[in-house]
Amino acid sequence: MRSVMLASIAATCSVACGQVVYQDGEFASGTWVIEPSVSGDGGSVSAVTSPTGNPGNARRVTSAVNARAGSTVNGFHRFGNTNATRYEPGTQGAIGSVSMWVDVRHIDGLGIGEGVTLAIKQGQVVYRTGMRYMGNSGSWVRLEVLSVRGDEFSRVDGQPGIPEFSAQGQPIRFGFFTSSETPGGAFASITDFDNFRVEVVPACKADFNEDGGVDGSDVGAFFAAWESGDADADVNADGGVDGADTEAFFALWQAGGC
Ligand SMILES: [Ca+2]
Ligand SMILES: [Ca+2]
Ligand SMILES: [Ca+2]
Repeated sequence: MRSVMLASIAATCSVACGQVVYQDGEFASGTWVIEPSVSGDGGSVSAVTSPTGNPGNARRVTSAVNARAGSTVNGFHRFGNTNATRYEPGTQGAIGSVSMWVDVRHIDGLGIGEGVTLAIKQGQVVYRTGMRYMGNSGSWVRLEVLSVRGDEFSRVDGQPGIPEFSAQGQPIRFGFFTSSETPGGAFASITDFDNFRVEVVPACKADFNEDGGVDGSDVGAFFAAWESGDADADVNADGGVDGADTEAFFALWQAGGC
């Protein structure tokens, strides 16, 4: 019995432990797609593969913003078109957090402040996290967006809702989000992007209350879920909530994580 349980913990860990990485610094034709959204008088966003990277190729993004003050051009730049470039929570495990790194070099044109951040797409909905600003130094700058949890994303269409990071969630694609807004007057913002990298960190049941640490409060949270038969308490992922999940939880908790 004990050996069976340990085997099931190991099986859970092989799915739930270890980061999954998606990255690109070549920008081959067809591997990136733009989903634009505009407001005010709007404008357009386009991109090409450019031999001006850090090093090699870059993705050169041009956001052309129309003149009326407040006009904004947004773009979700989505990476990949194969199953290997999307994350499937149902088979790869619930997500704890997502991080992104991308090198950014502002080439020309500056509005109110050229924004960039991590964005994801689940189903037909695009979500982004808090906006960063790329500056206009003309030099390569590495942008880091670290350890973003599901409830730190919001829909880019302004509707309520967050992505579903549990094992019941639909597949997710990754990319970056750009936003250019004019204080008045038309302009075109041109920026190179290179060395895009996303890391997905699977959720760890030892941090049961998902606050980022493993401590006594996770024991209380686990037992509350376990006593109510909540599917979240199915730590060994065998479809049921029973005594084996208690042992599986404490094995992870005593180890301090996954
Ligand atoms: Ca490159
Ligand atoms: Ca915790
Ligand atoms: Ca179970």
